[in-house]
Amino acid sequence: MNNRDVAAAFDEIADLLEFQNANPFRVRAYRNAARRINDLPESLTTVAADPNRDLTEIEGIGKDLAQKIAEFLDTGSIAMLEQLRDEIPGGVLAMVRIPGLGPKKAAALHKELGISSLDELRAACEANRVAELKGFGKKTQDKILAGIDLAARAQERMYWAHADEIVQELLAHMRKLKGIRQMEVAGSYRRGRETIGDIDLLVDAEDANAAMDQLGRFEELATVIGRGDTKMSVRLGRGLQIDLRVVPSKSFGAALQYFTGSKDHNVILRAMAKDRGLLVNEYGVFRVAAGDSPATKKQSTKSTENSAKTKAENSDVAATGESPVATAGEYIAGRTEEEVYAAVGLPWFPPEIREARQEFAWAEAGKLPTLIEVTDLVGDLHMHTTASDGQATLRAMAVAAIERGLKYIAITDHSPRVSMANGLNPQRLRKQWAEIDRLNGEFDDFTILKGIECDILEKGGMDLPDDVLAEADWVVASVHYGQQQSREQITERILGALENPYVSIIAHPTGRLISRREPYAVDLDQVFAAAAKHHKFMEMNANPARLDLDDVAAAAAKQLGIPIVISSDAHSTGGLDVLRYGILQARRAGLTAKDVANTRSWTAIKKMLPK
Ligand code: DGT
Ligand code: CA
Ligand code: CA
Ligand code: ZN
Repeated sequence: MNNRDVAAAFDEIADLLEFQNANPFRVRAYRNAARRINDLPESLTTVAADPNRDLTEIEGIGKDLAQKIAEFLDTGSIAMLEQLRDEIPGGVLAMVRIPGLGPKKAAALHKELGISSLDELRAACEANRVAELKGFGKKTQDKILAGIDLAARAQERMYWAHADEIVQELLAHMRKLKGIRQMEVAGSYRRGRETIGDIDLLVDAEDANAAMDQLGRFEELATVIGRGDTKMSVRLGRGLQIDLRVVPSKSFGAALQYFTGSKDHNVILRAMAKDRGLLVNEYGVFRVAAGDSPATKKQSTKSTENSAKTKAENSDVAATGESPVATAGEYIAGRTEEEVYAAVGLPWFPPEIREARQEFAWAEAGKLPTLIEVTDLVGDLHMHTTASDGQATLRAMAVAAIERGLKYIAITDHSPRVSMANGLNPQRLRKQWAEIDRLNGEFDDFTILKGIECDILEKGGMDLPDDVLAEADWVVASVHYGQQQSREQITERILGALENPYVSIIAHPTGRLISRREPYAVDLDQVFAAAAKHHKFMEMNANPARLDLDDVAAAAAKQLGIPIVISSDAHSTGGLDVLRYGILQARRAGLTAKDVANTRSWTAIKKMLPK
């Protein structure tokens, strides 16, 4: 049981209460608690187990919530949540998660049309029955239909950050077993994809049965989907599936390479191997037995892609078998990934770039980028404090940043338009800046920059006057309202911000929330062109739900020479730790330390700002 599980339970309670039209303050209490718990730097289990401490020490956790946490930690469930679940059909709640479908509309659909699952909802939309309902209409129906797919996908894939928590627990659990020589999580997790479909665990161990038994003991609520001699699949109570494969040392590198993927990367690798008379599969690299005439080899060059695909599919069939079958030739490599790639005349590729994008071209040119690492970051240029909607004071944020080895931070609270977040007017902002001046006097070798996250207004233009923005060290411009505007409108607004001489950067440029909210219709090509022209920066927001820019867009920005800033957008001290998720995404974009501005000193960044 970890913090995220407790937070998820509280979020679900909030959803269910909201659905029942419960007191909004009560709903908010559960939501806030969920968010606080998610951001908490220490485990609730640890706090609960300490006789000298009390869960109510945690901000936002009163007596009642503390009791519920204790109940959850003790029994694995909360009676009140179970009761709520009984009262409200599961499918109805799934409907609430669809963008644009609040509790009221979901309740109406349930009451009027008897809908209680996403499938039934889809059918009703397709039969045009939703459009005819009072308060809905054709437009809403279309939106719901689009939203169903999004909601369905969200249930299937997990944020990398969440999967990582489970992976760390899993590895710790597996390490308790003696006789594991090597162990690695492969697949999309290792490639650092923003969402993870399932976990591919690879183990090099003497005793495959012992390893599978140990996996079987990982979680009480797990169900075993299948088990063979060397492979096993389980589905965790938390929804995630784990595929375990046990392989011999001789094949560990080959299996790691194979199961890390991506599939498309592997297809190209195998085609290249084939041209050299080699066969690469999950057991190793093999020299193809003589008799495979050079004539067939020649022929195959033309249709490399296709024949490689066929081979890939064939070897997948082999992979589902239990013993090394595809050993049609002499084994020449397989212990390490380096060895596998070297056998095909290739360098080792960092997993994040194995997506069949540019990596093979880079390798051929001898120009694999040295990807950025989290330790390269020396500053963080987007965060909030208690002055707007953050949970920690200015001083606490500074101290937390220093503890994490950063040399500078920009405090970028919200502007007045974001009234819900208590956005700062010029007067409050200047007061904060005076406090920053005072605080900077206290620190050696650390600088707090005077910043602002200034909203780009719906009608265009910035939410604060130019004379105020001119006084800031760093101006983050972002869109929070009017996200439904047309492509022209929303692009025009952002272009306007880029033309403002005091704007430094566009935050979360597409506004997407992974699996939850589509990006706004912004034309990024135009935005990038303007950013390059006006010497502006682009943010890669490191929040695991945002990761915005994404990998593909960030690579495009790099092409144009636009400096990228990886930012935490922290709303608490713990929020500063998300930078590493941004780093993963940046690596997937092929970014080096040079491409990312906050690997440099503040003095260096200042010189890059528009004059
Ligand atoms: P996911 O789990 O959907 O987030 O994505 P992956 O990339 O982890 O995919 P997964 O778990 O289906 O398989 C892990 C790796 O194993 C994949 O990246 C490459 C390899 N693999 C799996 N299925 C196939 C296949 O049908 N053909 C080939 N060539 N490779 C496969
Ligand atoms: Ca996977
Ligand atoms: Ca898998
Ligand atoms: Zn922000």
